[in-house]
Amino acid sequence: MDNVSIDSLVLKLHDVNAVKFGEYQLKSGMLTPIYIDLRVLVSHPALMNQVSSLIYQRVQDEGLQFDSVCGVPYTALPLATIICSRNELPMLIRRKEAKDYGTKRLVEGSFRQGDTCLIIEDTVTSGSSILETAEVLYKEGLKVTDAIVLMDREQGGVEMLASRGIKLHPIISMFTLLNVLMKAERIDAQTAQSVRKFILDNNTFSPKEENGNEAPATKRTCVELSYGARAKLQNVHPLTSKLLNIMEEKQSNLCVSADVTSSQELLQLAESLGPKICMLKTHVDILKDYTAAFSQELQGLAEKHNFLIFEDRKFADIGNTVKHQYEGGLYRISSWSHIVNAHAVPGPGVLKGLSAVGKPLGRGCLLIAQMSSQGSLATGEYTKAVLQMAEEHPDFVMGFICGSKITKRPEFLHMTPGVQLQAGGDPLGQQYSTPEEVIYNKGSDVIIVGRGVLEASDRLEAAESYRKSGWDAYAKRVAQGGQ
Ligand code: 5BU
Repeated sequence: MDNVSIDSLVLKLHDVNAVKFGEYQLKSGMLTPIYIDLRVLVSHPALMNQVSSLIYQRVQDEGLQFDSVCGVPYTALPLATIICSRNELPMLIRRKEAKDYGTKRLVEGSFRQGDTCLIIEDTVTSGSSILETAEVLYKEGLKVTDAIVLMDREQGGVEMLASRGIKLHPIISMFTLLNVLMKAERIDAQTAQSVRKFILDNNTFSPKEENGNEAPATKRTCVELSYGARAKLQNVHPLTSKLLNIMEEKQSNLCVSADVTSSQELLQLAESLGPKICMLKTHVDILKDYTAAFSQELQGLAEKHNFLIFEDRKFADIGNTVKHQYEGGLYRISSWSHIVNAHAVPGPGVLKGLSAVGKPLGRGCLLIAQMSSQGSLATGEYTKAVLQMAEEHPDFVMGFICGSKITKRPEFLHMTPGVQLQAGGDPLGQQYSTPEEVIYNKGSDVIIVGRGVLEASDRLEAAESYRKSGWDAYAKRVAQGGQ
């Protein structure tokens, strides 16, 4: 689905007051700074058609298989009707009148036992309305595997429904909506930020323990999706999706930091460690013999062994300068490095400059939210401001360099340097944590290891030890996190 149609739809929804900012009460009693009221759609037939087309396009994009379609009453009912009528799909109607359960059919329409029904909904907060409809369908002997929602408030509905075996496919999610409205100057950055904060602070999903009790808070706040599941999220940067798929496929969350000074040695490293890693990090300016041919060979090895290249350039200047530094000079970094990183210190201009070069090439950027070195100033409020900057530029920022997970949003990656099998440090202020600490306790996604591998007598064997301990820590985290 292209962004243009999503953006134009968001603006039209705002035009017709289907998206409102202020203080509103949700069905659950919760007060919210943003209200989505899609009931008004029926008064705007062109918009109804546009929404229905987008929903049906999604059905096709996902290749969903089903025997009939059921809209959650009432708002989604006319949407389901248009979709079914236009595409000649059988529809079912779920009755809502609870009092008549004993006497009336709960589901109208023809179906066979074991048929699969696709649910369509207008807005999801917790997912309970979809579940309620699914439960009525289950009682009639129907199956529900997928549901499509126009607007996902991103407050735990996807996770809750996944825990009950239903895959939810959102067309528009809250963070996308905020970014589109902000870009179009319909809302200011402060409003967007207060809504984001509300959404993150008010996740409704509490996975149940096996004994039926609520999971402890640590688990509740951190519902774990696998790397593979995150790769498929709607909002995820294409390169993030690629990296997450590589990680899943190679069972590796290891990025080796190839801090060597000869191109030949670097290429040898890439060739021998390639199968073990998801990403290779470079400091191209420490090479004594850089040539354009070297960067071409490196790209070839990245393709051959299926890893991404991350030039740890740490851009930190005004937009106009970083643009030149990224694109030009001796190294022409943007031409070969999939990912670069940047300090947030200059403000959003640094991202504007970098993305002007990188976005057309499909590149991505990590923001440095924390550093592994002793006494780093990138802490507290600074780290929070970095997160906010990332949230405002999800089309270029893939995630963070950080010591621990700084956001629950699964589309952002957390990558952590300062990793060795034994905790400790070096004489110049580097501080090390173990892969287990970084991935399992701190919730990061990728371990970045330099000397832990480079100084080992057998680099391949060392890389395998890091790959295994990083992967084991991830597997343990996901196993305990509910998904
Ligand atoms: P080491 O040999 O594993 O200590 O190397 C760590 C690498 O990660 C090295 O290239 C650093 O430049 C890089 N790094 C880091 O150590 N800490 C940070 O906060 C950032 C990058 Br950002």
